[in-house]
Amino acid sequence: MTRTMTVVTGLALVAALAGCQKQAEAPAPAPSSSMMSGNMGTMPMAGAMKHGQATGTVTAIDTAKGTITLDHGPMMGLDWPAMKMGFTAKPEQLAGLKIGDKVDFEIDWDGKAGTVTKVRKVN
Ligand SMILES: [Cu+2]
Repeated sequence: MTRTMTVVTGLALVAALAGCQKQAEAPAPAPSSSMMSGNMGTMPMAGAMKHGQATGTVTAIDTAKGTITLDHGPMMGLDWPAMKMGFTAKPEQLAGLKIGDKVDFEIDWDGKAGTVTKVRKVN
């Protein structure tokens, strides 16, 4: 659908989606030894964690689910462009934040999802 728009717009959209959902750099470590001997079922391969830092504006908070959506600027450490996306966060990190707040934040990115490690309101 976006193909009917300009190429530039299409590329920007693709880049934004790639940053949020799947980074195209799939490590593919070739599980040669013992094809995944069931270590920690839920975690997607430890060691792939990356750290990012950016500033953004809070656009949604769900304290029940422990999520925050941030319209963030370029993400240092992850080479992401500006975009809006959701992250997991602890209730104590969300306490005191509200929609519209500008924040400095840091995340751990496991390749699929981001978890807020630090968030601080700025003025
Ligand atoms: Cu993002």
